[in-house]
Amino acid sequence: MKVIGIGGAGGKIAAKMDSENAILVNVSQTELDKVIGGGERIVAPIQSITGQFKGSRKEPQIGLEAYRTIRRRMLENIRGSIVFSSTGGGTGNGITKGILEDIVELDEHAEGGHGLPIQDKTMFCLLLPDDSETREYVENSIDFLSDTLAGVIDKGCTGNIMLFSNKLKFADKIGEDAYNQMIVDSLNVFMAIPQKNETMKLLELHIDQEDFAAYIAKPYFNHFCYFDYDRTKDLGVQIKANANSLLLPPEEAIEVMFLLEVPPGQDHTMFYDIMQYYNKLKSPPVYSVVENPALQRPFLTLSMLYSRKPIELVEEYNQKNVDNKDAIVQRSINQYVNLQKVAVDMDDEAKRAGAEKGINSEVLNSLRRIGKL
Ligand SMILES: Nc1nc2c(ncn2[C@@H]2O[C@H](COP(=O)(O)OP(=O)(O)OP(=O)(O)O)[C@@H](O)[C@H]2O)c(=O)[nH]1
Ligand SMILES: [Mg+2]
Repeated sequence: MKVIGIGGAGGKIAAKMDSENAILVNVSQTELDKVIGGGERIVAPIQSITGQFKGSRKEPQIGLEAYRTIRRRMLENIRGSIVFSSTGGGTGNGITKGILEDIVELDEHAEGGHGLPIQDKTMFCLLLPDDSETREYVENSIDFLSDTLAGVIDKGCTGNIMLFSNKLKFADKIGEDAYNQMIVDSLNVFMAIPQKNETMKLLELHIDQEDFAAYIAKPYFNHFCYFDYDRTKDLGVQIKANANSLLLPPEEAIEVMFLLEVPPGQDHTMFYDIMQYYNKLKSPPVYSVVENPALQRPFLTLSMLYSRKPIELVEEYNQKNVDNKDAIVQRSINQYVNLQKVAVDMDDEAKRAGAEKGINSEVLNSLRRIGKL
């Protein structure tokens, strides 16, 4: 998959994710020159000359205007890629907003009227600030989640959205470069699922590249985690204990994918327990079990897709604002945002679209699962 990094944080993380070919985008040539690794650099010129050195000065509007100047080049690269960006600054926030608006357009005008095909869906890895960071970063992120992103996920035209956060970075006082490496290493555990299916001995089913592509093309938030699986313990307890602390915690899962790796010679039937745990899902988990000779204990990589109102996502930021007695303006997200649960919307949308075309929802669901929709 093509990797694109936008703005300061996005560029640095993308360059680690794909040190040879990541496309790095910024309004500042100076900032781009400082990033180690990555491939092609795209500079989005902004009006003021000083801006060339100062970036978007935490103003998303500047980033958005800069996007207009590189729009065509971005659209050539955006389909089927992974985009990394922070939501706090002006460049990443504004340019990503421009991209998302164009994706909505592309999706509406896609050939055949069914939206963008799976292989053209874009995955977004967004980096949220810690709530102790400067107020502009937090405000920009609230705007991004509750305005820009909310509209797009309602329409369901992106792939998975991973909500990384700097919370752990600040809590554990982790250096920037080390933290970026943790993000990349963690994401690579999830992204390795199809590769492990290709190279390891299959014990149950198979998640191939197509299955994986169909899963990451779904317009939901993705929380993934991984841990040594203990069949004697409740899965829910284990997930809680091993939640990915680089990501925002998940809500109730809509869909699940897991890969269970077991050491040679060990009974692998504990995967039934995992299946059973998720028996309330509308569609059963996408899964496979492989044998990994390097392991002593079973290892589970688990991804949950979930969807929730942006208002809930930003609650922790709001709480911080409420606690801050010096805050002059108390912005309430409730005042600005009133969105339905996206999970319900998506489903109703699909059913309505299906009914119009004379397809019943059973068929529609199967099509969606096998990746034809
Ligand atoms: N984890 C991590 N966070 C970073 C890094 N660089 C910046 N951030 C965070 O990203 C947010 C700021 O966004 P940047 O990516 O620096 O901003 P930008 O998109 O370049 O926009 P402008 O600087 O305003 O032009 C804040 O939450 C920072 O803490 C990084 O290398 N790693
Ligand atoms: Mg910057």
